[in-house]
Amino acid sequence: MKTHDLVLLLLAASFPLTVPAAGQHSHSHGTHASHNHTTAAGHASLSGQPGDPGKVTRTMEITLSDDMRFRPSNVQVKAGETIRFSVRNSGQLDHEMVIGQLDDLKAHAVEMRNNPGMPHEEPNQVYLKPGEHGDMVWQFTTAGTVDFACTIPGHLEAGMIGKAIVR
Ligand SMILES: [Cu+2]
Repeated sequence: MKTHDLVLLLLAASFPLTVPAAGQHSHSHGTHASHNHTTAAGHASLSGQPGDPGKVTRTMEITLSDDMRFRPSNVQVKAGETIRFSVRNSGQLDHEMVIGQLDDLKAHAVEMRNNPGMPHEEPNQVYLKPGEHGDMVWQFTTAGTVDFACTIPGHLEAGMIGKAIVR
């Protein structure tokens, strides 16, 4: 009962984040740094780049939990926006949020499984112990879909995946 109410509350709280600003239209900025992280599969991943904390346009709160879910698991952003993800681990297990394209995230998950002690500090990820909170600033450069996932062994596989729709 209580958890259900809480979930509804969280859902309701996430709505304002998805409402586009009225009348605003982001036209192409002439300043697209072209970042072509070409993967083994040969496609360029269009996930954007680490953002400048001084240029954050919005903050989004994301909660990671032991039911292997991100809340919210779908967010909407505009191309060019710099988002501060304010990420909280509400569970009893370690979790993380890694931004990228799903293929890359899956590859990362395999690496994690094969190298349990591997160093873990990249600008596209935030790793959180139970109860911890951390920030990640990311600039979404190109329209499309950007995935995020928890690549701790078993978590992505259990559905701990989300996506950002970039318009
Ligand atoms: Cu996790």
